[in-house]
Order: sequence, then C-alpha cells, then structure tokens
Amino acid sequence: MIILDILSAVWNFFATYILQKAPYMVGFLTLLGYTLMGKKWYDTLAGTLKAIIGMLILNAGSSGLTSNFRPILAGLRDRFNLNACVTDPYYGQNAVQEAMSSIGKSFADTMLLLLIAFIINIVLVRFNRITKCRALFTTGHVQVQQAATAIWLLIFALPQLAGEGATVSMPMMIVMSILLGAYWAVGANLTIKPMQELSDGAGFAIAHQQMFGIRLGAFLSEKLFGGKDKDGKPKKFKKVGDLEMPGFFSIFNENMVCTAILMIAFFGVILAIIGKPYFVEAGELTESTNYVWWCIDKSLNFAVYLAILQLGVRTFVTELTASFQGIADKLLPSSVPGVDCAVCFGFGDANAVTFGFLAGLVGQILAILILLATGSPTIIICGFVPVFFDNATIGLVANEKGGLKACLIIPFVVGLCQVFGSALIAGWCGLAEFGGYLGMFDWATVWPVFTVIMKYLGYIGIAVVAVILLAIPQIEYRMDPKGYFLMTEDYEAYKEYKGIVTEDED
Ligand code: ASC
Repeated sequence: MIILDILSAVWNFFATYILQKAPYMVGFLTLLGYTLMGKKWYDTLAGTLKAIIGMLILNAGSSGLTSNFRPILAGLRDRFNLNACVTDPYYGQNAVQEAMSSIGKSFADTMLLLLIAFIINIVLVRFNRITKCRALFTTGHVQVQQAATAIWLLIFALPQLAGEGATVSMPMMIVMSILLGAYWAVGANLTIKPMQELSDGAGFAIAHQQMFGIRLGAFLSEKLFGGKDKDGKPKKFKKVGDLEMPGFFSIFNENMVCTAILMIAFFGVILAIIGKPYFVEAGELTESTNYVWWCIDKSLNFAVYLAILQLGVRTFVTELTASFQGIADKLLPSSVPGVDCAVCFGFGDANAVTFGFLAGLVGQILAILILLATGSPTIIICGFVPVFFDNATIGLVANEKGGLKACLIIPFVVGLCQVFGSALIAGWCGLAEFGGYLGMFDWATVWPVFTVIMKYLGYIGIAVVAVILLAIPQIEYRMDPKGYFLMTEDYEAYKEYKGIVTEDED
C-alpha cells in the first residue's frame, strides 16, 4: 500500500509539474537524453537549464501575443452584440467544463487520461518498426485542451458509453486514451517530413493542434504551386524571402519592420471598427489615452512578442534535439520530439509567419461574414490562437513547398475551413451554446469527421477511427520505405538519397 501511495504521489507530481508544463517536460527530456548519452553532469545541467529557459522564453512570447491580441478579436463580438462562439483553446476548455456540469458530469480524471494516452504514445513509438510512429508528444497544455474537447465529442457521439455516474466511465476513458494517444502519435508523425525539410534536419516534429493541416498544407502547396514539371525538373517559384522589393517596399524585407507595418494596417482597421469606447469600458485603456497611439503601441508589440518567441526557439531547440539523440539511441529508436508549433517560427522565411497569419485572418473574416449573411444559427468569432498559430505555421510550410502564392492561398483556405468547420461541429454538438470551441485546424476538420463516423456507426465507428489513424503512418511508410526512417536517423544521408540540395550548398 505504501509503495502504491508513493507511486501515485510521484505520478501526480510528474503529471502536474512536468507533463502538463511544456518547459519542464522539455527540460526533463533533455536531462534524460544527456544522462543516457553519458554527458558530464555539468554539461547536462547547463543543457537542461538552457532547454527549460528557452521554452519559458517561447511561452512568454506566445502568451504575450495571446493575451495582448485576444481582447481585440473578442471585442468584435461584444461590439456587434453577436451571440457568437469564440474559437480559442482556452475558451473551448471552459465551454466543455460548463457543458459537462450542465449534464451533471465532471471530468476530474484528466491526469489518468494523460497517463494512459502518454503510455500509448510511447508504446506506439517504441515499436515503430511495426507501427511506423516516430514522434513523442511533449506539449501537455495542448493535450489537456484536446482531452477536454475530445471527451465532449465522445459523449455527444456515444452517450451510452459515458455511463450514468457523475464522472466519466472507465470504458469511455479507455476509448478516449486510445484514440487520443493514437492521434498524438500519428499526427505528430505526419509533421516530421515537412519539419525536417523546413529546418534542414533539425530533428523535431510538431505536437500541436494543426498536425494534419501542416501535412495537408505542405502536400497541396507542392502539388499546386511547387513540385516538379512534366520533364521532372523542379518548378521555379518565388518564396517570401526571395522577393526583391524596390524602393520603399524594400523595408518589408526586414521581418520586424514588415510585421510592424502590416499589423498597424490590419489592427488599425479592426480597432477603428471596434472604437475606443469599447476598450475604455473593458478597462483596457482610460478615457484620456490617445487611441491612435495605443493602436500603434499594440501593433508594435506584436513584433516584440514574435522576436521573443524566436529567441526562445533558438535557445532551446538545439539542446532538446541534441540530447534527444540519447533517447533515440537507447530507448525510442528513430524517434524525434514533438514540440509546440511556435518552434518552427525559428526556421524558414520569417515573413511567411506574418503573411500566413494575415491570409488566414482574411479567410476567417470572410467566412464569418458569409455565416452572418446566410443567417447561420451558429456565428463564430475568430480567436487569436487558431488564427495566428495555425495559419502562421501552415503558411511557413506552404511557403517552403510552394512559395509566396502558396503562403497566401493555403492559409486563406485554412481560415475558411477553421470557421465553417468550427461552426458546424460546435453548433451540432452543443458547445456553441457555452460560448467557445477549440477551433484549431484539426479540431475544425479531422475531429468533426471522426465525430460523424462515431455518431452514426456507434462502437464500430470507434474501431473505424482507430484503424484510419493507425493506417496513416503505414501508408506514409509504404510511399518511401527506404527514406522513412533514414529521415529521422540521418538527415544528411536522407538528403543524399533523395538528391535534395539545400540553398547554402548550391
Ligand atoms: C495553443 C495553446 C497555446 C498556444 C501555444 C502556441 O493551442 O493552447 O497556448 O497554442 O501553444 O505557442
């Protein structure tokens, strides 16, 4: 009994302070990796601290962006008195909590779910010669948000499985852990190829909320705008970073300047529409504040937080990926760590982040206007997190595979999908009434499809979804059996095998 108590206390500590807190999870993996590699203790300590601090810096950037810009987009809703559902992972999590209590249930066992799903992820990666899964999920805050949304979608699709009690039934927990564990392993695995290509083999995957979107975006960008022509020659296209801008426009080549100017223009319009009185009432500024100056300050801070975020990436990525070699050699062969989507903002063309974001915002606003014009029963207000983090990430990948056109068009379409998909699923499953939905790309497209399958096929639907998920890495593997593991084990050899030439080697 005492041993069980100790184990449970250790697990609770691990789940609360490490697994759910990305910086400490990344630090833990770095510590484990370097220890397995037999590095000197002081190098291990230094590397672990750098990894944790880097990730904390990244968090400071991403939460600065979110807390500064979330009120602006949410302001649109209040300004126009819309009874709308905000797409945002945090609002989504709250909405699920309220929805659960409205049916007399609570979802207290998040820790247990995380434990089972994490073990499933590890097992799938450990046996990757069979399962073909090569990425370990490390972003706990995202896992908690996804667990909340998934539980509601499952209760909606299979009410009989949820049981009668005040908490979620054990069979439901098991089904959910299997589906989520598989989604995490398979989704992060899908991002390995685009991320290795973007970062020239830095050795990480994305473990976030738009993993299918990243792969689909890369695939479509290559098919529609890049790839090879009929004679097998690579098609020529201009990437965001290749644009040679004349005169005044040349200042747009500088990332900070470009971000600042574009943000002043975009937020200027949005803030002009919302108007000063709203923000005064919301306590964001006082009557005597100069509104124009406040708008400029807000917009410039966008560039500041982006710069902080990129500094964070630079600080921790090398430590994490170098130390992960120890884990890949000793524990999880051929695997890479799955990290926050903001990590890729440190690679590729920095301006693609801003372009992707703005193209996605235009897509989302257009979709919202269509919802309003057609009298849709569910109106969506775009939350900052999906509009920025999804579209910037997908824009970056699209730019890499298909250049500027892809970087604008693909996120624009993603923006439409995020709004229409969220409106459909949040309206259908009842979360819209509680004011929020997760709203990130995979949760506006892939999970709604899973929900339809489970709602109409019942228990068979669960099996169908599990089979679909597990089949995806198998298909990926069969498309390139020779390069598949080489891509994570030795990227230089992979490049040689594929005949990939990177720009600095030209
Ligand atoms: C999310 C979420 C965040 C951000 C962050 C991006 O989905 O919940 O806080 O994206 O992870 O860096």
